[in-house]
Amino acid sequence: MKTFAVVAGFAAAANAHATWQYLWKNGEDLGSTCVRKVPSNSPIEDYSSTALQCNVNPADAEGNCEFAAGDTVTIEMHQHDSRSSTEEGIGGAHWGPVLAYMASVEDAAAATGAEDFFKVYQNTWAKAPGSTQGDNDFWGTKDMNYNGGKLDFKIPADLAPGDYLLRAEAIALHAASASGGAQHYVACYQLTVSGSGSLKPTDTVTFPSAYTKDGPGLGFSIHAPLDSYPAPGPALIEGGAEATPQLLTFGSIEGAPAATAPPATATKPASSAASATAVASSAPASSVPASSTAAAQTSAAPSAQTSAAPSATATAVAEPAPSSSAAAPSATPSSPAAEKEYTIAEFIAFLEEADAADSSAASKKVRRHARAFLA
Ligand SMILES: [Cu+2]
Repeated sequence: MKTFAVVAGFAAAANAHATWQYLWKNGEDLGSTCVRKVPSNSPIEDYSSTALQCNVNPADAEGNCEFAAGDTVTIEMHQHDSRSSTEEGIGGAHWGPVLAYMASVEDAAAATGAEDFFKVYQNTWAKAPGSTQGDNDFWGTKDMNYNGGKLDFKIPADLAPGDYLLRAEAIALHAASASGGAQHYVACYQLTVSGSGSLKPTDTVTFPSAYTKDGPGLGFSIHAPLDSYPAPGPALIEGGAEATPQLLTFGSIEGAPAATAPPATATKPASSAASATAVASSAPASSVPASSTAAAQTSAAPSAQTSAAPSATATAVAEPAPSSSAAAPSATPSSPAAEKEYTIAEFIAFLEEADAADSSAASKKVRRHARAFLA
């Protein structure tokens, strides 16, 4: 019993993290055929590491996904290897921007990720009415979470044909401050783009040098009232898609997953964790109008998600509960030093709460410790 509780606690601590796993074309599910699957859902935090290119030890992709210039791409992220549309794509109040870059390459399968990338999509920040803290504002990762892990954008209509790496990135700022602490969640997809366009963007960057830990939008605290937010990385290319984030909770607009599952936290009872293993039968919208700012904004919310509820035939792989309910400590994130002794599971559950509610330096410190412990 104790052993189980500890294992469950470990899984819960990893819940917050996530990987890009799937791709869609014009509403057609291409599965994970062209993603270089990332074995660990841990973030990249080292600004000198080539892991910022396509993550750490990504698997080979099965092949390339074929797109035409102008097609709609949907990137899809999940915390686990299960395609739940009722669990947040990334948990633990990991708010921040979602970005997508492309690199023109000779052969997508042979590309390393060291190539020259241009930015084709960004969904960053918008002020929520009455919000007094950045955490409560609109963010790209909230849109992604509350759209079943999905966000979409268009490949520029005049992009020159050829092979490309598509680099999807979510940046979590919950632990960031002016001196650094952002978490990067990155994966590369292999694309072959057809068309007759001639666009070869020259406004390119390479990774990891495109970012620094205290650079724009990275060395940045969201635990304060915000008036603006500078997007990390280079400017969008002309014809790129700028989406304005618009979701604050599950199910707040049509098409977002139903509010059947709360954000994954350590306080969630075991039963709802098991039922959160759903087979996502939802599909993103296939009819997105031609590229314009308005179109990009609309396309951030796939609107044809017909079934957010767990399928009756879904394999009920019982994901370990985010902590045994009996053992859950009642300590709040602001009072980590309680007198009683905790088990490891209880402690990790506490860290999860701190992760979700994080705003104090003390909780950041303990969470960092937990990450090192888990690695
Ligand atoms: Cu994290």
